[in-house]
Amino acid sequence: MIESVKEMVVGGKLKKIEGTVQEALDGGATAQEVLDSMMEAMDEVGGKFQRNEIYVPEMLVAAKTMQRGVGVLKPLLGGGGVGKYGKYIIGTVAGDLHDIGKNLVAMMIEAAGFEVIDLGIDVPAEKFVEAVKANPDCKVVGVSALLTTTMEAMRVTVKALIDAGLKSQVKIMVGGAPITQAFADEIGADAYTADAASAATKAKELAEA
Ligand code: B1M
Repeated sequence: MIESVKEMVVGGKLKKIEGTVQEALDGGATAQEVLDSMMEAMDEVGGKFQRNEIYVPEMLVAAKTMQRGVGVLKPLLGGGGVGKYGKYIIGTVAGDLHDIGKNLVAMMIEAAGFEVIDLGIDVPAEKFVEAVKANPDCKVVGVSALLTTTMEAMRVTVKALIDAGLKSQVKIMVGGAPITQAFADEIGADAYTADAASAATKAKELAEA
């Protein structure tokens, strides 16, 4: 049944995904297993795109399908104390429209006990700065980038936060497929995590530090 979840995402079966996810859960799969199979599906979709077997519209439908499937899992993955760790501002950098990973991070962070302020996609550096200034009680900010070409926008964003003197208020976390610990160190971020679950653990550590 979990294989069907993957097939539905790869094939962009928008109308069937919710039912298939529910059937997988009813069949005994855990929410995490279902999520993992959807992430595998997106890797497969990325591979097909790279090999020119599919194009942007198919990639977009697959993304929408995954988002709809994640909607079914959300109540199962949640459960933290509401706002216990304060606010967490998150966004995808300027020029970058990818938001599935960012949304998963936001979901896990919320479940871990933060009040999440999601700035969305294609977020200019100044908007991150304004949001942090407008929320002086926010202790952690998360910056996501999925394209090698938008890694520079991540550098600009981190620099803008530092230049605005906000490093004493917030810790800056970065992540996304092309990001590495070395890049995070190079641009002056406080933390890098490879996935949504470790992002939530790290955010708690940073908020408590
Ligand atoms: Co795009 N895309 N895409 N795409 N897309 C990739 C990223 C790509 C690798 C595909 C490929 O060629 N194999 C490639 C990038 C190559 C590169 O940069 N070297 C690519 C490209 C080229 C493009 C376009 C340029 C295509 C074009 O137009 N010719 C274009 C760019 C648009 C833009 O942003 N300006 C484009 C567009 C799109 C769609 C809009 C169609 C769609 C996105 C829809 C959406 O997000 N709502 C899309 C998709 C779906 C993908 C793939 C297939 C899947 C991405 C995804 O959602 N993965 C992707 C291939 C792939 O990743 N294998 C691809 C699932 C998600 C759960 O994983 O986002 O990695 P991910 O998030 C993970 C971690 O990275 C981490 O945690 C998450 C969960 O564990 N993480 C963080 C993410 N943010 C974090 C922040 C943190 C911590 C961890 O702390 C703050």
